[in-house]
Amino acid sequence: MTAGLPYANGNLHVGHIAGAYLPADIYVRYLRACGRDVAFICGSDDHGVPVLLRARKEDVEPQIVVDRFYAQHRTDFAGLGIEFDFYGQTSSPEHHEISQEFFRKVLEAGLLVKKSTEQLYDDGMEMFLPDRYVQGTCPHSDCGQPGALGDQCESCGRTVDPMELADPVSVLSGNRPVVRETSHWFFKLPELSSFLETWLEGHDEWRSAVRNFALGLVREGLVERSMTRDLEWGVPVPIEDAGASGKVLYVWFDAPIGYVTFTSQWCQEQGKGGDEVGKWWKDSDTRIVHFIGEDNTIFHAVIWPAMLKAEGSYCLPDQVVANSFLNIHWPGESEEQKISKSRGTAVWIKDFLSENDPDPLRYYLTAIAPENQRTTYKPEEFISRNNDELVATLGNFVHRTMTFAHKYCGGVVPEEEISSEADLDQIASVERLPERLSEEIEQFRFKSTLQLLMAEARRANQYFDASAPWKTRKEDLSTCRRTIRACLQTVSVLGMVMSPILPFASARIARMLGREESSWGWEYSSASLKGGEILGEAELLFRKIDV
Ligand code: B3M
Ligand code: ZN
Repeated sequence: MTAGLPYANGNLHVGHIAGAYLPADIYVRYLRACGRDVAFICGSDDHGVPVLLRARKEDVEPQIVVDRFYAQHRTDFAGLGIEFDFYGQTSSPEHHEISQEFFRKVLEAGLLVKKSTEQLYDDGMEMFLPDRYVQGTCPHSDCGQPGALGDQCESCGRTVDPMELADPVSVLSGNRPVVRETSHWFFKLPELSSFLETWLEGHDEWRSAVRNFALGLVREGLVERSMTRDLEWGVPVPIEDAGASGKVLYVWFDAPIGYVTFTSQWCQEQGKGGDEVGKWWKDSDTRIVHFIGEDNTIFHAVIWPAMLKAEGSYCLPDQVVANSFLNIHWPGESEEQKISKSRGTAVWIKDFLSENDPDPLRYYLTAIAPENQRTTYKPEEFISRNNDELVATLGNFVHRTMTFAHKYCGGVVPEEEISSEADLDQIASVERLPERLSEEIEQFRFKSTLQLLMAEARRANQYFDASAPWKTRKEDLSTCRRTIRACLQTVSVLGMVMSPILPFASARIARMLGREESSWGWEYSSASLKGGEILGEAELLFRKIDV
């Protein structure tokens, strides 16, 4: 399982988390609960112009920038409970080595060709302007949006050749670039397009937005793409040819190879030797799933699979799960807008965690997940859904159950057999819950997983109210105890199945039930209570957030 490697040039905000990292973490936690053997791999994308622009702005070496954001990203992910098995850096020597070996093999396969080419050049700065060093108007006739970046237009998602940009401007100096001769190694994508078309057609289980976008690009006609750049920062082009000095691999050539590098580093960290990587990347029984934001689809569903096919020794991804973008709508603003660092409209993870618990954000970002279309983060809705749903529904049910269990059942799970129809219905309902949620999670539908979970919590509250234990405890204590036993059983199942999305609350529920959290799996049986279990102290599950 991999999540897109965040550029090490800025902090993480809620859009990043909703796009790739939270969905990936939910899926990995679910697989682990099912006892599956999983490697959750990620790391920082240290190369490319975005990092260079930041280093230039701060007037420091790029390595200073990437090391700082590597550390901050790790802190932010850990704070949100997003737990990778390995989080690497593409600026590491190991990554340079593996990327260069990969490049050599594609070259030997005859699928990289050196061509002289015209490139935009900034006379004043005396440097070439690859990728995001240039901005201009998107050259795709059906788009034509301004602000297209030199390597990709964020409006239409397609890659862009800087030479095709209308009215290009150097991001460094604002000058209009001139054209200079240079040479680069081009990846012969067209030679792989029939393979890609067949391979993509075969993946009819993919989200249609991902598959159709990728198939569209292939059928539109792939072009040879330059995979090297005139830059100093990056993986040096591993060719003795004099023409290669001062050139590095294109960041999107080396970045996805990071998934392999970091898996190998993880294997070595566990003392399993680098060739253990074959268990993960060379064994067709291993499922490789990439979680990304939609703007990375062309690279993960077309270019990276083509690279893997060309290199020949690794398996291709089985799934590419791409979420759309998250917009944001601040109170008082006339309409929603893209989350933008430059316009200061982001909710930064670092800031969020300085005042809030992680589960409420995991909850809200799952509830509004942009799984098939763009959705909008609304700060006041984040608060209301925390207060009205997490606290008032889920938290309230657990609180009422634990209060009755401690006050009227001696803090022990009652042993009276469940017998009434209402009690049996309640048990039957939660008995089916793990399986029902599995069906959604296995299809990467995490929003509907949460909807089913919350519907079950609402049902449990209705059952509590209908059973009225506050009355039966006076009239017939054994009836009250049966109700509380059914409620404790419900709390146990909810605690188990909420763990992929709300891991911190799940751990608290395990403690309240006096059990080891890790003892939960995903089967109902691993959450069932026999009666007589000693309960732990009642704890607050979620805090109300003051507007
Ligand atoms: N660094 C993230 C982005 O495009 C990019 C992902 C690389 S995954 C190999 O924002
Ligand atoms: Zn465009």
